Amino acid sequence: MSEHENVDLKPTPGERLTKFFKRSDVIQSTIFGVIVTMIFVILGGKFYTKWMPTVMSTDMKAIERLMVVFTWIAAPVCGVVLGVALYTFLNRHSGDTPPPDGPATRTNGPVVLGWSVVTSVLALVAVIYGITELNSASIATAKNVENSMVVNVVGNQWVWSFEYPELGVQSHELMLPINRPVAFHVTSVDVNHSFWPVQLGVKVDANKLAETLADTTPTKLGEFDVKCAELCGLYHAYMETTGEVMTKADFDNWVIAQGGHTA
Ligand SMILES: [Cu+2]
Repeated sequence: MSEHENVDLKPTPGERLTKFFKRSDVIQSTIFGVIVTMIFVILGGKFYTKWMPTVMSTDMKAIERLMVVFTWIAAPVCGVVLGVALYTFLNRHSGDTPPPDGPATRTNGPVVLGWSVVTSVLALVAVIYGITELNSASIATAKNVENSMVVNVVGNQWVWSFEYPELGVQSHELMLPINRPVAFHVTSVDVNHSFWPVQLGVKVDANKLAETLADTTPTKLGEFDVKCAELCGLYHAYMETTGEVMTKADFDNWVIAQGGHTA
């Protein structure tokens, strides 16, 4: 076999990949990308949760976990995009004469394959995780039906009303005892609203002539916000009130003060 026969051999995908990752622009972009990814992983795990509303229920805890995991999944994608953007920005051309065009790139098999596989895996993880979370929320709802306290929530331009059928109480503030599952039966007397007790991690439509169900278990004492999350007219932004998670004793006292009877 003479030597020059080997000259025309195409590089293998492995050789092309090695060559690709030896290019100085690729190395710099990768370093930027890894730094950006690490920043978002740390932000997601340590700081985002601090900037989110206080966790006051089982559902809010699950939402917080979901936000952290999804931030981690998104971090490497963000790393690739911002890594390339940073490299490009730092190596931008200055001066009057634009540089000549580089050779046309048709395709790059290893990059296309790698990118497709990685994004598919990330998307699959997100879908499976999301479905598992939804399913566990439904299982929890089914389990809570037996011993939960029912609260009928009514949206009305532009106030929320809360009725506790078992206790004979009606209120414009949402008082709840700690550690007891609560089932919200949500409806509206006029337009579509959306019942949103923020720190409880619940957000559900309030529609006329229909009842939507949501449930959670409050796990932390203190006040929380109740808002409307559906544009429902002129004073939509003011359709808010407060709620409070109380000890059982405080809740019973409140019920009696409202003229109700404790269960
Ligand atoms: Cu509303």
